[in-house]
Amino acid sequence: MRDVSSVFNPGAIRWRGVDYLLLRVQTRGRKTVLMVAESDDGERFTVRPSVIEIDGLDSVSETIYHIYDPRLTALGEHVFVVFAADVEGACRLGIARTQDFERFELVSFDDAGDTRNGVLFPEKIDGRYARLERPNRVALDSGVTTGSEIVLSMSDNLIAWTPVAPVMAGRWHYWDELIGSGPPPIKTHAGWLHIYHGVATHLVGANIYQAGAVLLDLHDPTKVVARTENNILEPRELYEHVGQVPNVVFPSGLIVDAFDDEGFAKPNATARLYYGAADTVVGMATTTVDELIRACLED
Ligand code: BMA
Repeated sequence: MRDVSSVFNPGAIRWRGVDYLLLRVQTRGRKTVLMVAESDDGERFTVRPSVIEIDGLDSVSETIYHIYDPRLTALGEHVFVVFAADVEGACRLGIARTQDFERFELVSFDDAGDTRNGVLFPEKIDGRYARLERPNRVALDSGVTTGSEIVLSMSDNLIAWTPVAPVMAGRWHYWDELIGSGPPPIKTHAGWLHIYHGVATHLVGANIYQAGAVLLDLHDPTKVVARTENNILEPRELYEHVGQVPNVVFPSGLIVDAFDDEGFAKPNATARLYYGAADTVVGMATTTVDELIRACLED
């Protein structure tokens, strides 16, 4: 890949003993492609040289300008990639799947609506696939559409998705006015642990992207059990303040290193959060599952 100017907002997953990132890679032509990086320790990654192709994506009838911000979920025998796709005047959600991070095939492409930040739950809920997404209902002066509500959608087949109910809304005047899902939720005994991004828009001259966390009811994820009052990660380092888009930490991948036999994350498990910094580089923040849960409950 030549002339790369930024690498950010990666999906992340541990799959068959390897830590993978699916990187959003941008050229100096502001073209966006996805590339795979892999690691034995979650810290030092080797980027594979080729850009990934998604079999079947060329059969979509709309012109797709960019695919970006992939979120990775292991479910059954596949890793599913939920990605955003910019088409004329809107953003769609597509789902692809892979088993080996070499070959990717398109599972579905929503060709209606305008929505972003789609994340698939790692197991079915009441026998149906579940995903969170963030409809774009707020138009910014720049022409970009965004949103302040995360909703739950369900599907029998990963193809047709029906919105079920709102899950959470932005809190105007505070850190998370506009919001969107970060990495896919992690199952814990305290609920679905979910990291999201919030944008403060009320400060003159800058939109500040931060990360917060929420616990959703295990059986009914439209119910919020607890939510951090404050952000848990905000731009503080120079590489988070300065870049293509300043003042951005954008959480997109989470690797938790220990689960029990029923798929619950162990409280003392290490959680590595991968995030885009200033839409230019990838950062990683380390914590534990228990610390994230406490941040939700204590605030
Ligand atoms: C959001 C998305 C992200 C991006 C962020 C900050 O709306 O477009 O891909 O990282 O803005 O620019």
